[in-house]
Amino acid sequence: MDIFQITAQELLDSRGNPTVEATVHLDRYTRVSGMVPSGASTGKYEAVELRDNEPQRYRGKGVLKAVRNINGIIAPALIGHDVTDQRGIDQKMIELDGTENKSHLGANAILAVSIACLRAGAVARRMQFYEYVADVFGKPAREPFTMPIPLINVLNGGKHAIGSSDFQEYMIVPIGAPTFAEATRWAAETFHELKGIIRERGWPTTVGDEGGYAPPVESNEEPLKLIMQALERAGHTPGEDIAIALDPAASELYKDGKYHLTKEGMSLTSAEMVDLFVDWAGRYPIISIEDGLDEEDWDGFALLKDKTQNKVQIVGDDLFATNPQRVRIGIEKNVANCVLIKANQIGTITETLDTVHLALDNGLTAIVSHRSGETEMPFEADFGVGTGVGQVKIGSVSRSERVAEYNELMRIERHLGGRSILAHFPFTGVAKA
Ligand code: 2PG
Ligand code: MG
Repeated sequence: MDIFQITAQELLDSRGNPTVEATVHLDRYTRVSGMVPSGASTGKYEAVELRDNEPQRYRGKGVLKAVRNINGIIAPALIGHDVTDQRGIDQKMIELDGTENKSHLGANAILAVSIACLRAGAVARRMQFYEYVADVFGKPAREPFTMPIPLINVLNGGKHAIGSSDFQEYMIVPIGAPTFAEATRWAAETFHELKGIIRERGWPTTVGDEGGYAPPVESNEEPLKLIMQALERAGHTPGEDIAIALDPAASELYKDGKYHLTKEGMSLTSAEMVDLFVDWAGRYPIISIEDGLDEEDWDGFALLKDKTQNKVQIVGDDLFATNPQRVRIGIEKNVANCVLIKANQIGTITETLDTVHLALDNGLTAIVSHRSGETEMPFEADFGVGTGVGQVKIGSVSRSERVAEYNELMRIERHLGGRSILAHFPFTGVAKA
């Protein structure tokens, strides 16, 4: 089916900042949209999110230029193109843009169209969205489908919740759950126990950008203690039923060669940061650490991977920026065993899927991830099932833009009936539970 028309407009994301929506019209009655998310702790190697920089509109964050680029440049070039030719569509946009980092048309303009085409392709082929993603990914006959294990954010800090921990994300991972729906239930119950514990301390139970609580903890280790207590109250065995994952987003803490932890009033060297994580991994059931070091600190990453003996998933987010060139360097230098996958870091669906292939083909794991500024359209749910990577990072079990992903995954699991299995988490962690 050919693209009949493409239109675009400026809408809002979950933080109340403008974002781009592109709509692909297959005929006069069938229209399918794609919206792009937006990060706060963005890596410097990410593709460029085009903002208007007109201070009088949305404090400079307007996206009317990106919208105009879709309506005036991308749409005329793609009308009449087969909507199921995802690679051809993305290639055309990359050529129209002509830059390395998509700064000409904007990665937000390009990705909005890329996502809308992916969704429209599923409609044109009369397939479930996750099935179509699997098809485009190059593995059509994927039954049984692998449901991803979610990494569920329960405590927010860093740039996502000012006043809470320096580290950005404390997550729980229901590695022992039999199904995705059960994993979600375990997480929600633990999340509510955590609320009770925070309330008992006399702290506010407000949540951060990704829906995790954002209490004014006294140290960066304290959230781990709170989570252990919540797990106990919820009746789950730490490290067996539910483990812990971290995303310190350390690039945000790194300045002048040191990592600055305001809660502890300390500045740590790279080796000292590694020692901190190794110490924690020996005392808590931590199975995954994302961006534990700065995006340029390849040696620090390598040391952390080495010192956690490949028992902990070492995830590159800002480090890799979903960019195949960066992932290749990472493989060569042996610095991580997992790639975080965010479509808007690279800017097209095709390149995102190519990065997933690159990771998996080289024995790395991959996590399909949301951004801190999200849209109400669940995308990572189907993308996670379709690629079959086995892990999704989609925020907390609160705030509708996050819950929409959990709900969509539970719908998919139900729709698949017995034709799905929950992924097995491939790392055990260092600590004994
Ligand atoms: C991250 C993400 C998502 P942001 O660092 O992993 O949790 O945050 O979208 O702000 O980069
Ligand atoms: Mg991250």
